[in-house]
Amino acid sequence: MKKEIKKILVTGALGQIGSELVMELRRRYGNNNVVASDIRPNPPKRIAESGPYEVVDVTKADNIRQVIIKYDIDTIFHMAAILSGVGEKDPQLCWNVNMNGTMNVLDLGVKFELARVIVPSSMAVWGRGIPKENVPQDSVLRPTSMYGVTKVAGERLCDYYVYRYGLDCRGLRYPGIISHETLPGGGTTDYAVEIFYEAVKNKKYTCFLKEDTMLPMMYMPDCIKATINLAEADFNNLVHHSDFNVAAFSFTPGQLADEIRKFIPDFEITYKPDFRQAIADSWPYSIDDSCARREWGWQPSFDIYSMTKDMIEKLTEKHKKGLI
Ligand code: NAD
Ligand code: AKB
Repeated sequence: MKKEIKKILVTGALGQIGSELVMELRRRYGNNNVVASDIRPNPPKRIAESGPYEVVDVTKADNIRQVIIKYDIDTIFHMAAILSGVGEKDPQLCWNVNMNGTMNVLDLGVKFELARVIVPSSMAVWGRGIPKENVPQDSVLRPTSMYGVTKVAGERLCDYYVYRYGLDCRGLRYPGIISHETLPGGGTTDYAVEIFYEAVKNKKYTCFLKEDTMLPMMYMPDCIKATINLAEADFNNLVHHSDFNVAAFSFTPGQLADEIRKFIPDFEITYKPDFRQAIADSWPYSIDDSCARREWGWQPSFDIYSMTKDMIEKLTEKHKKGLI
């Protein structure tokens, strides 16, 4: 079994998280040692020009196998997925990509004796019967969305591969991720990104969740730090493997609007809840991440104020250049 991370494949690399993870991994491991891949054929310039790019459909095991062989891959960050909003509109697609894609990655991980496979999970694993405040690491998992069902099954599958085959598979339950580089791919927490684009461009936003919907969130630099820190942690220190709770801060749309008004005083928000409200209502208000802190030293750097300030500064710069 290989042990060191040297040659990395990132699936779903054009997505909200993958697109930033690739660039940070290239900075750390070298441009040519990180192969970006996605089902979409046209990567943006910064990904295409900074290192290798391959079209890979994760539901086709042979697509992944060929890239592993071509680049002698030893580690996969498996970011390809269908998120909660899109998943509720097309549950079969969500199951196919999230379950069969993950199964293909895990099987190939065993076959090629990979050093590491990283498979993100989500706070979508939770549903009915949880304590909404500080939901603990080990709690009942009864999701109400197809996306959540695939995330629970994915966590169980990854742990099965750890115990059954000795594959070093790791994963973490991200909260909603906020970023300014790539737009989110169709989730329930997307409002917390869209609101910033609209605040900077038009000073107003219509939110698809209710004003008082409290959800856990995290800024992208912390998401990337958590993902890489977990991947690089000593396996012997890990009690958990595929389901680490990680948290940063929580807020409601109303509270986020107040925070944005500290920088854009005349920002206006209205509320028009849609089908995503039911998904949001099934998720916790906040998360207890003490196991991640204890087992691999997790610690977030951004709070709601520093995240909001940075988002507005970065998007204002882009807006001035006509990029958004
Ligand atoms: P995203 O929707 O932005 O990106 C997913 C990428 O997967 C897209 O670029 C898409 O083209 C690609 N993809 C879809 N089907 C594919 C297929 N068959 N083969 C290959 N690629 C395919 O998602 P993201 O936000 O970057 O999420 C990455 C991971 O993090 C996912 O596992 C997601 O469940 C998890 N996660 C994300 C968040 C968040 O707020 N962004 C929160 C919790 C968990
Ligand atoms: C979504 O809203 O679907 C994602 C997630 C929390 O998993 N952002």
